[in-house]
Parts: sequence; structure tokens; C-alpha cells
Amino acid sequence: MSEPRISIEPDTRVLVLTGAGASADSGIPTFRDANGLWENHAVEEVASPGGFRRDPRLVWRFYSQRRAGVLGAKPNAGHLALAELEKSLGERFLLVTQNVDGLHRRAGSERILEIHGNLLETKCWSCDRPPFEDHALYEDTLPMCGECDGRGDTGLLRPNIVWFGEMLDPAHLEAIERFMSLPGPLFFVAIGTSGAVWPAAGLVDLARRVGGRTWLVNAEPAENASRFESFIRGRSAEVLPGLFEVR
Ligand code: BV8
Repeated sequence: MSEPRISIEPDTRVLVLTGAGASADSGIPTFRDANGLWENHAVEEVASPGGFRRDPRLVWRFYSQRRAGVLGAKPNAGHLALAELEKSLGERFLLVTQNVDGLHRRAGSERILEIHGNLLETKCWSCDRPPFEDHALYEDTLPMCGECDGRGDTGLLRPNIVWFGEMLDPAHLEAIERFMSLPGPLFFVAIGTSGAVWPAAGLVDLARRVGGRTWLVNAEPAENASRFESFIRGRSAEVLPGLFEVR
């Protein structure tokens, strides 16, 4: 059976949304795998502002463990294929990732929105100093800002991650809307995502509203597969390298 291919004409824009499945072939556990992250830690404990307030040490141990995992991981063939596609399409391409592992950037992707943040960045909980690159592991010490007096709060540093219950960066959402609403045909390709987390899970509906064609590439049928026009079953590292045909 010939591989399903997505042929991209010269007037077509492509928006790709990736989820944890796109990094699975780099050894990063997905959220819904049997030993996924949800299993080891209750979400509300570690990926929410309340969890950080309650137990910042636990949260920093959880993110330090994941930061170490990412530092030891390498981009896979799927990440590299998307970086190649960006080179061929230029401004007609936009990558929106839910992943916080930084592997798309390491694969060479530049037209990228990390809508849930980045594990390798840290920011201050109390002041609005810009997030900074940080590979340090905080296993038992709690990192303090040092640039602010805590403004009556803790002055603790925190991972530059969008937690559950926190707003996404409005600039990211505006950039996505703008890209989707440009004139001409739009292709929306979601890769390795179960579509369980909002507002990322709603992007397929936005793509359809503007008349875009939609594909889901996933290792197994996901709960959200029915919202896509086409479903391509497979592992991203195997499927992506031969999937796109740029005309
Ligand atoms: C927001 C950073 C407005 C954290 C993440 C109650 C109170 C507050 C909010 C809510 C609420 N109820 C609902 C909400 C909204 C909430 C939400 O969606 N909750 C869900 C659980 C129902 N969303 C939010 O809170 C968002 N903010 O709404 O703000 C607001 C504000 C206040 C109050 C109300 C509303 C913020 C969401 C961002 C959360 N942060 N990440 C961290 O990483 O530690 S989300 C996190 O989970 C990941 O980033 C990722 O996005 C998500 C997991 O999803 P996937 O990436 O899809 O991964 P998953 O494992 O599910 O699926 C992988 C798929 O890949 C599988 O289908 C598998 O089959 C497949 N696969 C596996 N291997 C491969 C493969 N496919 C291909 N190849 C392979 N090799």
C-alpha cells in the first residue's frame, strides 16, 4: 500500500500542531502512555499554580526530572522532517507545539510557537523579569529570583511552563488566528496529540471554520480523530519523513 501523502501546492499554507506523540520516538514519555506522566504525579499536584504554591519542592523535582530527561534526548526523524518542511515552505509554514521539550528547536524549527512553554526555561513567580534559559536541576534547593524582593510573594523561580488553569500567551493565540485567516488554501496537520487539552484541542475546529483541510497523524485512533477530515495511523518518526510532497 503506497504511503498516504499530503501534496502541497505553491499557494497553500501549512499549520502543524504537535503533541507528546511527536516526541515519543525520542524517548520522552507521553501523558497518556501506561507509564505516562499523569500516572506518576496527579496533575493538580505538579502542573498547576495551586500545586506550586502547596509544594514548590515537589513541583521543581518533577520538572527537574523531566528537564534531565529532555537534556539526554535527541530530536527524531519526525522533528527533522518538520524542520525540512519549514525550509521548503518558509512563511507558508507555522509549527504550533504543545510540547515543552524543546526538541523541535533543536531539530532546526524556527517558525514555532511553544504554546505551553519550555522545560529548559525558568521565570520568576513574583515579578515579570523575562524567562531565561536554564538547564539547572533543582532537586532539593528552591531557586530564588534575586532580582526582586518577591513583591510580597515568595520571590521563587518557577519553570516557564503554562500550567493547567493558566492562560496561554495571547500573542501566540493571535499569531495562530492570523496565520489561519490569511487568504489561500490552508492545510492543518495535527501530529501525536490526543486532543484532550484546550485550547490547543480546538485548533482543528478553527481550521475547518476557515475552510482548511485537516489531517490527524497518530499512532492509534485518538478520541479526537473524528474531528479531522483524514486520519493517518502511524508513528511520527516513520510517517513524517515521506508524508509531505511540496510541489
Ligand atoms: C486555559 C504543560 C483558560 C504542563 C500543559 C478547569 C479549570 C481550569 C482549566 C480547565 C478546567 N477544565 C478544562 C480546562 C481547560 C484546561 C484543559 O484543557 N484541561 C483538560 C485536562 C480537560 N486547559 C487549561 O487549563 C489551559 N488554559 O484553559 O486557560 C482558563 C484559565 C483559568 C480557568 C479556566 C480556563 C492550559 C493548558 C496547558 C496545560 N499545560 N503542558 C506540563 O507539560 O507539565 S498540557 C500537557 O498535556 C502537554 O503540554 C500536552 O499538551 C497535554 C497532553 O496532550 P498531548 O500532547 O495530546 O499528549 P497525549 O499523551 O494526551 O497524547 C499523545 C498522543 O500521541 C496519543 O494519542 C498517542 O496515541 C499518540 N502517540 C504516541 N506515540 C506516538 C503517537 N503518535 C505518533 N507517533 C508516536 N510515536
